[in-house]
Amino acid sequence: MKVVLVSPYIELASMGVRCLSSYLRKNGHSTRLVFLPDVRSIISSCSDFSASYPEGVDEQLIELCQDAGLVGFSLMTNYFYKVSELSKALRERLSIPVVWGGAHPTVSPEECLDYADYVCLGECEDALLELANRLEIEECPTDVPNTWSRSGGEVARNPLHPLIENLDTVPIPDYSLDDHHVLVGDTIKPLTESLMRKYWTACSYFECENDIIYETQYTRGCPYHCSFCINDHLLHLYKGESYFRRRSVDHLMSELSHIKERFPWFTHVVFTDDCFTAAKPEELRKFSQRYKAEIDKPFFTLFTDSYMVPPRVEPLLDAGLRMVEMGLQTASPRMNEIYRRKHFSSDQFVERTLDFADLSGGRARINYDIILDNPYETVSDHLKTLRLAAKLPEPKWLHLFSFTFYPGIELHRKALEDGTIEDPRVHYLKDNEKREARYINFLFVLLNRKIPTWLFRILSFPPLVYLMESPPFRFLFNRLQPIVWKRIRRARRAWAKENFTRIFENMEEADELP
Ligand code: B12
Repeated sequence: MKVVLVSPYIELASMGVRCLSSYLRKNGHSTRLVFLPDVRSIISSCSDFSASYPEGVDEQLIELCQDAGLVGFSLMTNYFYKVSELSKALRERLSIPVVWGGAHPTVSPEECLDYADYVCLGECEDALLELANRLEIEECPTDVPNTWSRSGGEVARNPLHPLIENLDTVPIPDYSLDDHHVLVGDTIKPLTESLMRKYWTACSYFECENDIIYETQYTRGCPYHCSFCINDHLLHLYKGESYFRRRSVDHLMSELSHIKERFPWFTHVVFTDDCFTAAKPEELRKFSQRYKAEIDKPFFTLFTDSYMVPPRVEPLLDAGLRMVEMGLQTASPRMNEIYRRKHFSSDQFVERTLDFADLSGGRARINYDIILDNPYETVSDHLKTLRLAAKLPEPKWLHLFSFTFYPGIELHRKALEDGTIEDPRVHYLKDNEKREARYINFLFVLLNRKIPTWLFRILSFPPLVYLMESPPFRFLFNRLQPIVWKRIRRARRAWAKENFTRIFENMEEADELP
């Protein structure tokens, strides 16, 4: 059967869809991949999830689905409205079953049934294969594991397939460019190697404009279950099973070697694992030796300070680790209780990052994830985080997120119960990289701008912060800062225009706060 899989994300990485494609192909089905990156978000480097696809895109997608037996959409919560529009148009014109899968259908399946015939929860390789096999021989099965479907007002909620114990059984993600298509502007075109090269990576982790980053994972899952993250929901969904799993080094290397041979021009690798170093040191040593010998490209990954000890990180640094993303989130013990991060200790965090900085000797930078704009957090909590962030060694960069009430996370439930939010869909269109215009957030931005310490000390003097965060000044700041930033940006652009006409073309549409 021909299964069409659609990815709406700004990146062409889309590991979920590519893994499903290779799994279906390995088991006798054919697939067509359609990537619908919204180029406007790439240019403006911030996502406008409310924008509909250009006129005619739905027609082209319908055309690409004519010969399919099943159409699948992958979506995160931010893509709910965009995908529902496409799915609706498709179901009105074609009588081909539509299945939704990915982060959002997993955490909020019921509402997805208004726009899809099937919703597939959790890890879906086996479930999607079974659904395709069953649809090939019968009308509409309602007992396929992991799937929910609605008929005659009744919702069939099926139990989950057991997790894939041995991840080496999952074939490497499908990067065949065979029957792959991509949206360029308002036209869906066959995905050629040159288009792949152009659109592969949206956001450059390494801040080098031409880097082309291959994204993959060594593990699935996370050893933690913070109350603001989907992993908490996934751990509940797979209660009694060990969700955190790791591939063998052989399997990972066979994938990377294959990609290196197929696309020798990619420049970096990103392992989007939630905690890459939650492994035995000898395992990481083995990975590092093979990676250095066979791939030898700078790489970036994520881990936590608890697993950031020399025996684990030293081999990685020697193998090409050049950037690490780590969750600091907050330094407030009260907030870490709410985030269910009781393992967090400010002292250990500073000590571990100082050790890492010594070991790395400037080879690798650490990006610290920090959560701002959480209504449960007070100014005094933020000041604790600010003070800690100021102490952390260079090279560093603070990745500042705006707290987002994604469905399925514990804090979403809590906020609905205590009235902090009324509409469960309040943040469906929120870009978690877009922060409120607040003085405390401005101070974190200044830390990233590396302003002189003496000036930072004055601007972050607690009484001044409390004053600027008090309602009247907070209101003023919230109104004035966007205007001031816009003026600064305009002035910078005018200057750039004089100097770099080429850069100006790209920046024309970007007009947001940093
Ligand atoms: C890698 C990653 C990214 C990458 C690549 C995303 C991509 N898909 O291309 C980048 C950095 C680009 C990214 C960006 C964002 N991300 Co992100 N990301 C992840 C991460 C760490 C891993 C996802 C992944 O690739 N897993 C590996 C693959 C194999 O698994 P999978 O994708 O889950 O797919 C499986 C199932 O979901 C299912 N499935 C998936 N698609 C489909 C489709 C069908 C038809 C079916 C049947 C099944 C199915 O089957 C797959 C195989 O088992 C997750 C964290 C997590 N724990 O999931 C966050 C996560 C998905 N991201 C999240 C968010 C919010 C974002 C952003 C929206 C943040 C922002 N505002 O900017 C942006 C959006 C960027 C954009 N504009 O498109 C949230 C989503 C929460 C939610 N409720 O939607 C997550 C869960 C993080 C979190 N902890 O909360 N992300």
